Amino acid sequence: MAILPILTYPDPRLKKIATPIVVVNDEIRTFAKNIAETMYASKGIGLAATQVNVHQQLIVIDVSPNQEQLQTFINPQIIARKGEIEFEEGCLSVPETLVKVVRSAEITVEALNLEGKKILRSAEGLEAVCLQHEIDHLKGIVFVDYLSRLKRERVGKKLLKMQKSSL
Ligand code: K1U
Ligand code: ZN
Repeated sequence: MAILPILTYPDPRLKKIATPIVVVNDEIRTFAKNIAETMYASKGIGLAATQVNVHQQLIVIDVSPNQEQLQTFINPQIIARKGEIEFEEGCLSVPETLVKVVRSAEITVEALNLEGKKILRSAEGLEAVCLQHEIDHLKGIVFVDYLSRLKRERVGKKLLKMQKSSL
C-alpha cells in the first residue's frame, strides 16, 4: 500500500475533469486501497482521485465516528436531491481554510462498487455533504469555487505563500 501526494490549491490539475472507469479490475482495486490509506493518513473523511492527480471517477469516504466504515464509489452520479444544508467544509487540498457551503441535504448516489456492481446509496447530513464535495472534485470543482472571486483569490494567494515558505 502507499500514501499518495495530495495536490494543493491553486494547482491547475485540480480543475481537470475525471473520466469514467470502464473496467473495475485489480489495478483499480489497488488504487482504491492506496487512496483510502492516503485519506486515513491525512485525517480526512473523504478523498477524490483528482486530488491525488488521477483523473478517473473514483472517490472514498468514511464519515463514521471511529473511521471504520470505508465506502468506495466508482463513477458516482447524484440521481436524486432534496432540501438544503449549510455546512462549514474543509478540504485536504486547501489547508487551513474552512468555507460555509450550501448543498442538498439528502441525496441518492448511483455508482459501481469494487466488484463492478451497480449500487445505490442514500445519504443525509455530513455523509451527503462529503459525497457532494468529493463528486465536485471529479468535475474539477473545489469548494472555494463557491466563494466570490475576491475571496477565492485571497485563499489562492495565502496558499501559494504557505507553499513558498515551506520550500
Ligand atoms: O475532499 C477532501 O479534501 C476531504 C475533506 C472532505 C470534507 C470535509 C468536510 C466537509 C466536506 C468534505 C476532508 O476530509 S477535510 C478534513 C476533515 O476531516 C473535516 C473538516 C471539516 C469538517 C469535518 C471533517
Ligand atoms: Zn476537497
